[in-house]
Parts: sequence; structure tokens; C-alpha cells
Amino acid sequence: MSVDVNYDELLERALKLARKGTGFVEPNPRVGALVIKDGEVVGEGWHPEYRGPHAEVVALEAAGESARGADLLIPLEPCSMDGKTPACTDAIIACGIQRVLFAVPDPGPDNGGRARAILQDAGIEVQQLPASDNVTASEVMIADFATYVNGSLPWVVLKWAMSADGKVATVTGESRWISSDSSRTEVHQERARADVVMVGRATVRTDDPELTVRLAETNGHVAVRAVLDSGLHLEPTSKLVESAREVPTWVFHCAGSDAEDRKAALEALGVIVVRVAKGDGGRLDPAEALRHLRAHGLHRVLVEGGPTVHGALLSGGLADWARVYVCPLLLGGITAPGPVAGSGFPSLGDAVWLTDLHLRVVGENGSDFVVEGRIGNHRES
Ligand code: AOF
Ligand code: ZN
Repeated sequence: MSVDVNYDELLERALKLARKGTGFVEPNPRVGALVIKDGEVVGEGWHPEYRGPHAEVVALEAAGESARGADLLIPLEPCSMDGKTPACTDAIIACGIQRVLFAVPDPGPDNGGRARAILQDAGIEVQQLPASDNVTASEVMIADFATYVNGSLPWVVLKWAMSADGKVATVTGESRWISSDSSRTEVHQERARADVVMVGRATVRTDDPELTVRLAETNGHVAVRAVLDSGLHLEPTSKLVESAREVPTWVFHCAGSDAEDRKAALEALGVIVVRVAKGDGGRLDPAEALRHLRAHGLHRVLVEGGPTVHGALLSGGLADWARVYVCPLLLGGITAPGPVAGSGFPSLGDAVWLTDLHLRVVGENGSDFVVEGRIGNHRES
């Protein structure tokens, strides 16, 4: 049966699905996929989260037996190498897809341009969709990923919880339980998704956090815990150090030879100590610490404070995404800290803006608000 199918409209639908992964999949690309048979969508899916299944696989599973002889439409060329998940080309071939239509070639050095030959060898027709507004929208959708795969830094997510008057602690420094139980569960899910959970040394001193996943499924994944500690003064009695043999714990510092004893003491307890160069104000250069993480295959970093670390990462242009929990309480006090320290951005023209904004309410009773978005330099027009 020959049916007139508007693939550009279907691409728009795939992009809409892809957008559902925003904030959860990066630095991987947002991808949506449709399985189409006789002009009807018989399966659809999207890449739901970092380390989760690729969109193609979700859509093919949704289609089940109907995938045999069907078209698969995706904004991005399918992957053809085993990575965090098996190659999608294998799944496409195994399901009996007849034709693959995609909008944009993969911009990465591993997968870029490989799928066509593999699929064609298996007797599958491959078509790149002709230029259109939705093809351009597909390019925009994967632009961050394209920059990312060819760069050397990990994707950095800043997360904080603050009162409705913008404070992360009271005037006396109490800070632990500002957000609701539901928000805390979300944070554990975010830790389970991250390759690295990072804090500054001041946060270890004040909160003594464990930074492990206790309120969410991990599927066996364990994130590295990283501490930025310019002077290498991390307390050997902190929970992080005490559990360093069970959970990988890395400390970045830029101290000199006077830190040798402290370094040896931490290493004896199982901490990985990494020296990086000095940056602004005699503190460690956070870019070097981040590059070190990426060089070790760690791509998604969740930063859980405190204000000094947030300030340093924002000033250095090193933060990509902010997830802010706004909680319905007021803490007051001019000296109560806000979430971002450092020297600030002197004029409104220098402000850092969040774009691609997402707003939601967390918890069944609507206890906290989440404001999240891409950290950029310009106001979204
Ligand atoms: C995704 N989600 O839905 C699709 C992707 O990081 P890996 O090993 O899971 O694989 C990343 C590669 O897979 C990368 O080249 C990307 O363009 C391709 N497709 N990635 O994260 C998806 N379809
Ligand atoms: Zn894939």
C-alpha cells in the first residue's frame, strides 16, 4: 500500500519527544524516535536519561512486532558503536526495520557517518531528510552535543535548594533541610545519573555529606565523589574520607609541599588526591579539575555546592545547567548566604541567564518549585 506521509511533520513530533529528555540526558544528545508503518506511528520513544536506553531502542520496543518492514525516523543518525548501551544499528537490523530516515549526521568522531554503510549492508534503505525548518531545529537540538563531543570538559550541572527569599542557609549557617522529601529523592536520582558528585571543602566541613545514593535505584552504578579543596585541608574524620575505601573519593587541591603529610594521610585512607594548577585568587583552577575528570571518562558532573564552588564555576564559564529548588520558606538576614558567592557579576549586562527554561512543581502536595535551565550569557529572546 502506498501512503502519502509527511516526514517533516513526523520529524517535528520526534523533536517534541526528544525535548522530554532536556536536563536529564546531557551531555548526550536529546533524541526522539518514531516507528512508522503505512503512514501510522506504531511506536515512539525518547532518550529519557543519561545512561538510559537510546530513543531508537525505546521506540522499537514500543512497536514490537510491528517494527518489521516499518520505517524508523530520528533527528540524529543512529549510533553504530557499543557505548554506554549497545549500538542502535544492531537493534534496528534485528527488528527488521526496512528504512531509516534521519535529519542530521552524528557530529561525534566515533559514530559520525558510520551508520549508513552498516545498515545498507544489512539491506536497509537509509535516507537523510532534505533541508527544512525541522531539520534546522534538529541541528539546534544537538548543537550542545556537537560542541561537547569535540571538547575536553564534562557537562556540569549545578544544583541547589534555596528559600523563597534566595538563601541557602540561615544567618547561623543552618542549611541541611531546606527542601522537601520529594526534592531530596530527586537529588538522589540525579546523583544516580551523574558520573561525579562534586562539592567544595567548605560544604564537607559544614554539612559532612555522604553524597551517595540512598533514596533511588542505582542499577549498580557508583558515582565518583569529588571535593575541590585548594589547601588540602579535608578532615580525615569526615564521612567522605571515612568511606573512601567503599566509594571512590577524589580530592583536587593546589597546595605546595607543606601539604605532603596531609596528602599521605588522605591517601592512606583510600582517597585519590590530585594536584592541579592555581587559578584565580590562589585557589585551584576548576577547569583543570574538570578536564581531569573528563579525561578519566567521567562526563556528567553534579555540583552540590557550596556558594564558593558555584561562583568559581560560573565565573569560569564552566557550568552548563542549573537546577534550582525553590522552597516555600523565608530565612531572612542580610548575612545569610545565597547560592552563588565569588565576586558576582557587576552589572546586569554581565548577568548569567538561564535559557531553555523548565519550571515544575515537585512532590504530590506541590511542596517545592524547580526552576532549571541552560546556563548562558544572554537573555533568551
Ligand atoms: C544518546 N541517546 O537516543 C541516541 C544517541 O554515550 P553513548 O555511548 O550512550 O552513545 C552516544 C552516541 O549515540 C552518540 O554518538 C550519539 O550521537 C548517539 N545517539 N545518543 O545518548 C540517543 N540516539
Ligand atoms: Zn544509539
